[in-house]
Amino acid sequence: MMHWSMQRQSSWVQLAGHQGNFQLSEGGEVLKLYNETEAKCLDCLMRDMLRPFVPQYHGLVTRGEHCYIRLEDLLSGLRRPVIMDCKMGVRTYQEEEVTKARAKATLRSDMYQKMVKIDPSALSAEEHAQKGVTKWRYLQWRDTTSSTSTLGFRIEGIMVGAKMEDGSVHRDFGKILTLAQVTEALLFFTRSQLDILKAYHSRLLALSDALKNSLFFRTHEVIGSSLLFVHDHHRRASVWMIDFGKTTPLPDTSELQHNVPWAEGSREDGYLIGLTSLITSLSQAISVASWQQEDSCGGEKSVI
Ligand code: I3P
Repeated sequence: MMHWSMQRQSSWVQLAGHQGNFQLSEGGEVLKLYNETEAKCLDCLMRDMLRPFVPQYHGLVTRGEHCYIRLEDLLSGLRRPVIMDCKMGVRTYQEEEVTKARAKATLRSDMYQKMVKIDPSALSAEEHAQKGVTKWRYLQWRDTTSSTSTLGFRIEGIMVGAKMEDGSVHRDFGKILTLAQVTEALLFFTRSQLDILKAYHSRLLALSDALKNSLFFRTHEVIGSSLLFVHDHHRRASVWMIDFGKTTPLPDTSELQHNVPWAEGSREDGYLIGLTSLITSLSQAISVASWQQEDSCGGEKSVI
């Protein structure tokens, strides 16, 4: 039982891309390494109308030297879950990352190496000589070479697999740039199952309504947060807002629109641009899956 639970939790973690930040826990909970910004957000979210779209937050716990955030395990009770992580917004860096890069350019060799591996021609002669780039430069490059800048979100990873033990994480979605490519990925992720696609579509429409009325959303800049899509063998499907480590409140009475492009200083995140893209793409996937179903029914009839 414990083994199964460990497998399930590590898959959520793998997708989130921060393996070291999680701890296993029993009783349907995941422990995530404490981050003050995230804990504050979760605290607010438990009193906001977005609560049904966020893993339940059960406060903090200390294990050894570290403090952890206790979160509902979103995969608890699911059979053979399939997971997709979409990072939302038109940028994944905070404005302070830009300021930091300008004031004191700390160079990251790990990020330089990641860029070299994917596209050495993206780096300038100076960057090659320094063998390092600022975090802002790296995150901006990731945003502009993926669908983040244009569609307002990107698929960070999809995990499929008949059993979680041999489940595999597909991370090669960086090349997805167009809505048509997103639709293809959605059909792959759901294996064109209409009821699952429709369940995701309705959940996103409900989320869109809740966001319009959410005080938390109006008053926070949401950066680097993901929508986690989860469905299972029994065709249960849901979407959750996760990862609030870079989501910060706005000063005083300021509010964001979330559906306009970012200009430096505006703090706009483009979250709703991404949500609209996802909803549009899901509608397209539903149409395609319906045609496929009609085709296969037609095929069967002609055989009979
Ligand atoms: C990481 C990704 C994370 C970021 C992390 C990057 O790159 O952009 O979002 O963490 O920065 O290394 P990749 O997508 O290639 O895995 P934050 O969102 O917390 O900034 P880090 O190495 O400073 O943690």
